[in-house]
Amino acid sequence: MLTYDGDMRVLSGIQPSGTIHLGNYLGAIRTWVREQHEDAFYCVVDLHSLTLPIEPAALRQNTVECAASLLAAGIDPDKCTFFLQSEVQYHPRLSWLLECVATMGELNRMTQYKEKAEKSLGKVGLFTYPVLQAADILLYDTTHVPVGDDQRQHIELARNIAERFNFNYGDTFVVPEGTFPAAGARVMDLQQPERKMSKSVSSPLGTVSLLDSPEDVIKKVKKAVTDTDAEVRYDRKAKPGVSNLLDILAGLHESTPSAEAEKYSRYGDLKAATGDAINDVFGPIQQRYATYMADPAEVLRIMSRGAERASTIAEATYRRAATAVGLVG
Ligand code: AQP
Repeated sequence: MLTYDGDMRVLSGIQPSGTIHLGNYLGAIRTWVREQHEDAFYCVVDLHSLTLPIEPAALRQNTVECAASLLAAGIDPDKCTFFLQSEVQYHPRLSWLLECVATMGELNRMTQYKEKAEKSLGKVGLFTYPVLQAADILLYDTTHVPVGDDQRQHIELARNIAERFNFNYGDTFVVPEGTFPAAGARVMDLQQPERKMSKSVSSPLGTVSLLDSPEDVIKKVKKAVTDTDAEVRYDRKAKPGVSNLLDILAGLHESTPSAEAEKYSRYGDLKAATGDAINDVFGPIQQRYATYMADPAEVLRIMSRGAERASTIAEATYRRAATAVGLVG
């Protein structure tokens, strides 16, 4: 198996499909900010956002807002490579080579496709985008992919494609692993705690946005669905709403849900503490966000500079793969 000769190469991305929410922050972005080094690659995956209906003007606006949010959250373009996926031409080019290795059977098994198929109006892109995601990852000889729990199946697919390609054409790709945070890996919708918090599903009271006012955060957490037995205990199955709040608190405090549960005996206190903890983290991010949004052109320039560096690495991997399959161009 091909190995990356540095210690660790990290890549992860986020779709500009709406405003970043608490799940994105706890599941992924917080880890990205912590793991910034010259071998870390973070991107706004705008090509993925085309898989569901989106107005061009909304996509443009979301792209700037998403990038500004990541910078405000602490992504430092001087420490890592931060870029816009569509500015690196090798992502779709490698995706095509991988589509000729992936099978209909494995893409048919993708649960996100099944969940979103109706909304996509039958677009082929929704069916094949997990392959584009595999290309995003494999292009950078990635060893680790820090993501939320919902991405397990996609990471497994990227691994399978890499292994099959290596088997068919000789050692070409590093086989990556997913890494998942201990708490906050799957933040659930506050109103429907059996469903994950998501950008592309409208649930105004169930989704805590990175840009919500402190009052809205407090209101949403106060209205979060719990249960009637009035016991603060971590039990994802029996008590999904309460457990979600405990998981959020544990993620924000870098503790464990059970340790958080011991601090509270009343739902009201648990909710008040959760709302305050979110505002403590999101407040400073919102201030920096306003500064970045005052100069959107600079936000795009920052990503373009990152794309130049990303392209150098991506081109080398793409050429390796293209040569391996027999392309001479
Ligand atoms: N609820 C979540 N809890 C923890 N982590 C999450 N992530 C997403 N939702 C949660 C992680 O955030 C990163 C970016 O993922 P994304 O761009 O696919 O975000 P999304 O909110 O899931 O966006 P969409 O457009 O609404 O997609 P769907 O409809 O798929 O939910 C990833 O690392 C993801 O794991």
